[in-house]
Amino acid sequence: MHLNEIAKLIEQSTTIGITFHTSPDGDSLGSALALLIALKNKNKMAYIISQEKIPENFSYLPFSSEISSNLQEPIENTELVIVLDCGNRERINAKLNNYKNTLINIDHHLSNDMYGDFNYVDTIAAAVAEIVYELIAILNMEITKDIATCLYTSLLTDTGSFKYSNTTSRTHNIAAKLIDTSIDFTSIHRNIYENKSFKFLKLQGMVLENMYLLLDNKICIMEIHEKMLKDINYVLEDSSEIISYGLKVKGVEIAVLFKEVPNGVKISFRSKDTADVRKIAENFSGGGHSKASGAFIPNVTLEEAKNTVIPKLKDELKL
Ligand SMILES: [Mn+2]
Repeated sequence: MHLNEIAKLIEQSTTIGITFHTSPDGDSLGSALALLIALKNKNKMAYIISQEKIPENFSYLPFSSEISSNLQEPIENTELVIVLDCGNRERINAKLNNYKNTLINIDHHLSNDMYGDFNYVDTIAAAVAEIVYELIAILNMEITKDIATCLYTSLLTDTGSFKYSNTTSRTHNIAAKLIDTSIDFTSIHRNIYENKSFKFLKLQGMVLENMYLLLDNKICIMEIHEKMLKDINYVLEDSSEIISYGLKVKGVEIAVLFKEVPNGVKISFRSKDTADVRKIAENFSGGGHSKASGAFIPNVTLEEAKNTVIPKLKDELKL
């Protein structure tokens, strides 16, 4: 499927729903709002479908109030639902059981199930924002300052401020174009990276205090127990920053974060160089990228989850 054909479908439709993966991150939110604004500017009846509200720290994004969880399924007469940044049907942040019209899947994850009626998966794109940028260009719509603020947020968050290996010259070229609209990139950066709650830093302290190394010091294990969160009366929305500390350790190749949740254990994986953590996550019906992935094991304790996961890590590192 070429992006031109998706643009054509958009041109031919009036009522268009936009959604993304559950626990939406900066790329999902930024890409969705950028596309929303562009379609509104094109006089489309465009709206966001989401079962979750936008996380507080992304409330600076233009039109952020449209990610409200008010609309959890497509409204009547919706002709297109566009799913952004989501590798499989189960993770879609919308109830689609009663939806019969066209579903478009636009993504950059290597493990994408091609669940749409039309699929556009560009695994070279560092963020879905790169694809949305191109799509907006094909639709002949201007990249306004609002759109640029959203897309820049996506690029920044999915590349770890342009430092992960997924960053390409295209990423930088698009970022340059976005900066040309005179966005306030310093304040975007501050909103994302220097806007942590005191409790979040306290939690980080607890996790760092208890982390340990395994398998020749190549693996860093981190744990978040329900009790830790309860003790400081805190709800953790995004643990990606915490796990990144595991990779800062000299010699560590894989960082793994186990998080206790009421019905099981969530596991996040990060890899520094060659290890493919997507393969590891896939053992547990998870997915993601080769350097960042996640999985969920239902109905186990944290100890049991570790006992199942650690042997797979050993295999991946060929130890
Ligand atoms: Mn993404």
